Amino acid sequence: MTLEGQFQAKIDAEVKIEPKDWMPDAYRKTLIRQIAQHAHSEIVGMLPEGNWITRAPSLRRKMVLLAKVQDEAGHGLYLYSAAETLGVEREDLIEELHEGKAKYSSIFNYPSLTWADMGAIGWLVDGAAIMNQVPLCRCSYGPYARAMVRICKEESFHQRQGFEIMLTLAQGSEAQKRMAQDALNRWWWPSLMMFGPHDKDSPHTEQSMKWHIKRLTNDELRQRFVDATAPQAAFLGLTIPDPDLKWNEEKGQYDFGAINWDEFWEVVKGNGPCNRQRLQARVKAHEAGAWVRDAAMAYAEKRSAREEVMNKQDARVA
Ligand code: BYC
Repeated sequence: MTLEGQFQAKIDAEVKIEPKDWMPDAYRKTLIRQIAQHAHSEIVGMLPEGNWITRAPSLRRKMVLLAKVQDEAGHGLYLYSAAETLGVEREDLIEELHEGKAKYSSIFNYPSLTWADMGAIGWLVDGAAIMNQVPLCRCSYGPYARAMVRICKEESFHQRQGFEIMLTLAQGSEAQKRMAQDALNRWWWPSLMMFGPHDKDSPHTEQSMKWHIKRLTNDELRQRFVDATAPQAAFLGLTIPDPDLKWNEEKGQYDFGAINWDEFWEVVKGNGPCNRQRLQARVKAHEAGAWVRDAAMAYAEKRSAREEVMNKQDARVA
């Protein structure tokens, strides 16, 4: 059997692929692309919510939001580390992001205008993220799959904190209800776009499904998200901004309206409402954090030099 044949047989038998195993170049490239985009999304995704930490309406809300945003930074770390097991350097990936060459999730190009957006992001954006990421826990590449287990646990806390904010606002004053509805109006369609283009327009889905990187297609996941979220909106007493959304008894799922793909591709091309602002904020944070990285590296080098001396002493004593 060819190396490719043996590789596919392993995938079909659900044996995880580990960093030192042989893998086709295209498999490695696909994973680097997806994991890096995912890592970038996590750290760029800190910005819309980070924008509200100082304006949270209570100490409790501030602590929860702070913890959530810190979680996203942690997710970025696990994911950059998973990407590095494939033979790339984190610095290079980050440079590609800063130069506008690497993609990150379209959703983070939209502004967070009111406190209700913290609810809508947690409920819808983290909700969509969980739908997409739970199947990634079964991804064929071991380090990515293992990173996803912890990420998904944290995302589920994020989704609940967002829903709880929406519930509080939806049960509040008329002005608070309007704020919650306005946030749903603005975040609904971009959340559906997070799942990526329709399967027929998705160049990577077919191969990624064969390699068990993706377990469900973009359209399958989007449908599951709509089916799970529509009853939650009804529970909140809010209206999803889609006149075509209705339960289809025959199919046992919701029908929903057409997505504006022109808007999606414009955002993906870097022309989203906040694209420039997001990248500027990332570059600024990276530059401001240079001394921390330098200090950490200097400490690591000093420690390993000391360990080397101690190992030599031990060897002499022995
Ligand atoms: N935005 O063939 P397709 C989070 C690109 S963060 C931008 O379907 P694939 C959170 C796609 O990259 C969670 N680009 O691709 C953080 C491809 O372009 P290239 C983010 C998109 O890879 C903070 C082209 O379109 N989640 O949860 O098979 C706060 C064709 O697409 C998008 C992940 O990253 C998009 N939405 O499927 C709160 C999950 N969609 O590379 C929350 C991991 C597509 O050929 N990623 N494109 O130039 C995935 O599951 C898959 O990569 C996707 C796309 C489903 C996103």
